[in-house]
Amino acid sequence: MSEKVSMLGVPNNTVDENGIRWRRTRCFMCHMNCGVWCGVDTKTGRLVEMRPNEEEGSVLCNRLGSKGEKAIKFHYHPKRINHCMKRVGEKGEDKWEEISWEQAIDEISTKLMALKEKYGAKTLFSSEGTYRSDHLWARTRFFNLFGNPGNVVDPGTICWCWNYSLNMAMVGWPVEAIMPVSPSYTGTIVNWGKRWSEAYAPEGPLWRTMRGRIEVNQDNPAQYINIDTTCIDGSATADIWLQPYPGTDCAISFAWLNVIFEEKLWDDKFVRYWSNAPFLVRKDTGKLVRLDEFNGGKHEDFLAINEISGQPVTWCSDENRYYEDCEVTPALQGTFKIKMADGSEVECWTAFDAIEDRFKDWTPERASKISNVPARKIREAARLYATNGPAFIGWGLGGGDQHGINASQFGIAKTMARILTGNIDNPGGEYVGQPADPDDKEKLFPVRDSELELSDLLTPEIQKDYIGNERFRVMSWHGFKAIDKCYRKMFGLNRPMLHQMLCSPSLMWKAILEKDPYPVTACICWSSNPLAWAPNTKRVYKALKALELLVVVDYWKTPTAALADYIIPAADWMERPCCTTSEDSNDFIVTGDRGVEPLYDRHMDFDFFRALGIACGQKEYWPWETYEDLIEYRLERVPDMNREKATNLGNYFPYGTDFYKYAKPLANGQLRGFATPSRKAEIFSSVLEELGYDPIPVYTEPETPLGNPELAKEYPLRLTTSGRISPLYHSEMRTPGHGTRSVVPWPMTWMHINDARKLHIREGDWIWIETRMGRIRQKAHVGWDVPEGMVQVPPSWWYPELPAEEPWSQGVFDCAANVLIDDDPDLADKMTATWNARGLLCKVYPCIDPADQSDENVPIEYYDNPDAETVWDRAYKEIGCWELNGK
Ligand SMILES: Nc1nc2c(c(=O)[nH]1)N[C@H]1C(S)=C(S)[C@@H](COP(=O)(O)OP(=O)(O)OC[C@H]3O[C@@H](n4cnc5c(=O)[nH]c(N)nc54)[C@H](O)[C@@H]3O)O[C@H]1N2
Ligand SMILES: Nc1nc2c(c(=O)[nH]1)N[C@H]1C(S)=C(S)[C@@H](COP(=O)(O)OP(=O)(O)OC[C@H]3O[C@@H](n4cnc5c(=O)[nH]c(N)nc54)[C@H](O)[C@@H]3O)O[C@H]1N2
Ligand code: SF4
Ligand SMILES: [Mo]
Repeated sequence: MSEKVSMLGVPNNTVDENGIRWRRTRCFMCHMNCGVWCGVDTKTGRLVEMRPNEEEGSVLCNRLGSKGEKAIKFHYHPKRINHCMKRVGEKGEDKWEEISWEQAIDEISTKLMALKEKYGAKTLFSSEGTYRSDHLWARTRFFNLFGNPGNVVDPGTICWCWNYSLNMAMVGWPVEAIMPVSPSYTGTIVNWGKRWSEAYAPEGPLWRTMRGRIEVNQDNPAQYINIDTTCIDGSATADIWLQPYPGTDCAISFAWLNVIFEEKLWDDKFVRYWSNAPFLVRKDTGKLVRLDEFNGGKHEDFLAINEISGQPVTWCSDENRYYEDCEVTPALQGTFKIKMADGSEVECWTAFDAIEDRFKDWTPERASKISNVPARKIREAARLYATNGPAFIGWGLGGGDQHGINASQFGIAKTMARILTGNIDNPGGEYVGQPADPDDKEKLFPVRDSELELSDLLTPEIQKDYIGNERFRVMSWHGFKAIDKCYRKMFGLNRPMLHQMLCSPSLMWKAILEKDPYPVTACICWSSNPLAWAPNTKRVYKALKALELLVVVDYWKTPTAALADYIIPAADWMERPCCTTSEDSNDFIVTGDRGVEPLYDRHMDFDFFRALGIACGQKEYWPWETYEDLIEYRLERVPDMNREKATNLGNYFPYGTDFYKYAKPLANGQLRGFATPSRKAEIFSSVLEELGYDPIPVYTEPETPLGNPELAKEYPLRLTTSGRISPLYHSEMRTPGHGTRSVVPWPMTWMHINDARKLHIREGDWIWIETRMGRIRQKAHVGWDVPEGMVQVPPSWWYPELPAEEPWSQGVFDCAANVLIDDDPDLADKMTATWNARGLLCKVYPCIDPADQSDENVPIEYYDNPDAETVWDRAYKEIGCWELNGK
């Protein structure tokens, strides 16, 4: 291997003196999408080396290997799916025939069209994964053209997207991000349940940035609050570490609000002038007073009281100002009798008061009894957060994702805290992006993902069939349209369906298994292994097997792919160019080239949806023959930009980053405000209210000894299914032979040493973890990292080395955490369908009878017969230890 050579400023596609052609690519082995140079030997066409993109400070992490050797093995791995496979045996029998790409597309499209004919376009759904490629828009485009209502199951229901939707409703932007846009300004960083060092790799940009900011040995580190059930990198050195029982964090967020109100720590200026906290709420209905009921005005307009005059003032949402020309200091607190247009007199108070009232009883002492975190620490953390700004609460799975019935309540409470403390769109706080300049809607921005989706094709008639449309309304067409309206008004762009239009998997399985509300019979499952990610694995299995057509597009024969009718080989990131607005969650664009041409019959996901689209009669909508053509098209409208230039730039920000944008005047003289119905930061969300929900959260005790004491008698331990470890990634990186499985060979359940001792469990023992849903086997990792009484089970396990045919199914029923998880929609979050995988009850016991465990390493016989072989002897022999061999 060559010496480290600087690639600074080297143009894309340069051939060096050794005949290696270097291309700038974007890695998709995690969401960081680092810039990576792929080097191909021009003589052999083989990928031989990778280098980090120094301009972006990339480091090749432990998924790729320091010279890309692991990723190269992944690329050439003999177990990759390289040709289209058609099932010839029974489903799940693992018998296949290799067919051509053309035959596969032809047969799949014919079957799909026949099912569409029989059951309608709604009979199809997509199962997808978390941003494994930049091609999600292509799926949406295909589905919209097919006439499908948007039936998709996707882990986004428990992973960020649900929270994205709530934040879109409240402040018009998905403020909860992985890291602050300008961390050097951040005074207090709250890491609410993210394993920074492992999610996205210890060498990756997330942990490097965040560790840099909280490092204790620097002049001015940010104050660091860590809220994690487990002692992780950074917990011990945190200024405050709260260690709650799993699934109880929502109570802590309520206590933070209690402290902020109780100790008057809110940012008066922001709350009074930029949030809707002064708007009046009726005491009888708990709803915002709207001008249609007050003076026959518009339903979209609101009412406040002017503190200067004591008189009502009316808010014009359209123009982001009060209708009255007088000076207005809106009252933040107070109860008022309001005369309505129909003559009735109604007692009202400010939204601020209504919210404060809800949290009056939520003292840190109360939250402490639920969460096991000392009240003093909860109080200190709330004070630090509220007083040492700019403050940032980062996104992490411990912070609401997978918290079931409390998820949205917790998500809303966090954003209430952000608004109360004025930490919205301030440098170092929670960034609000701009996908377009509101005054220059002629779009300097490259064509965004949302513009490629064609969501306007779907009529209300089609939309109503979206699975769960009336039930989980935040993530349905109802919620989508409410938010889309504000976004279009502000930015002149439509919103992407990608993050918000995600159905409850449980309701999808019901449609398949019970034809309720109609028969769902076909699935395109791409970049997704639902037998690993979705709750209640056994039910997922039944549903997938009941389908008339299951097509899986993947790199590997996963347990899900093994049940398919067709498996289609996917091209990996080294084989494909990239250009993306990251499903429009960013206001920058990421571009890269392909390192090599795809091997065998591997195709990009875009190629698959395009080919299928054309075969299904969508030809005129897929004009771009290659992804390169499409990238040129996306960049065309930007002056002075083209594919080559964007590729060399890698990351490109059309507008730069700017703060306090809400206070900036627009060309029409209005202040910009936020992309919400009232243009305010809606601490009391009018979108949620209109969807029929209470915008002020409540707490429900999840499945804990407090919430379910009867069940706790049989299942006494608290369970969370979580804890990412790098280089594993989701259910990926487990195939032996590319250097990642060996780093984490087995699923390790973390438990406290005192529990382990009581249960006769030792480090490394195989143990059963059982819930009321079923049981799985993992190995025990025993220590002090998790609190006593709790276990942490890592998700997404299967064993690629085991046979794919039933009943083995590559071990997924033996080790996957989701065997333990319930998918009952009644237990899920009412707004978003987020299910509970964090606050649950379980029991744990050794796989072998503890009586058989008697000192097997050095048994008593050893002392009688020194020649007897011990476990150690055998182990040393295997690794060739001469000292023992020679004894
Ligand atoms: N109990 C429990 N369940 C969980 C979680 C948990 O913590 N606990 N975590 C949840 C979360 S946050 C998530 S995001 C999900 C993970 O859910 P997913 O993101 O769906 O991850 P996987 O299930 O591993 O499926 C990804 C599949 O895509 C394939 N793949 C990768 N790249 C590509 C590509 O470019 N094209 C194609 N066609 N295929 C590709 C991989 O080989 C793999 O088989 O799991 C969720 N489920
Ligand atoms: N190595 C690796 N990296 C990944 C992924 C992967 O599969 N593997 N997946 C990617 C994806 S899609 C996602 S969503 C992210 C997720 O990344 P993270 O948000 O880091 O997810 P986890 O590691 O599951 O959980 C984070 C932390 O939450 C703690 N925790 C568990 N339950 C609770 C709880 O109830 N409350 C609190 N406060 N803490 C709790 C755990 O101890 C853990 O340290 O990672 C991404 N990066
Ligand atoms: S952190 Fe590693 S896996 Fe993730 S994008 Fe960067 S190089 Fe790829
Ligand atoms: Mo995720």
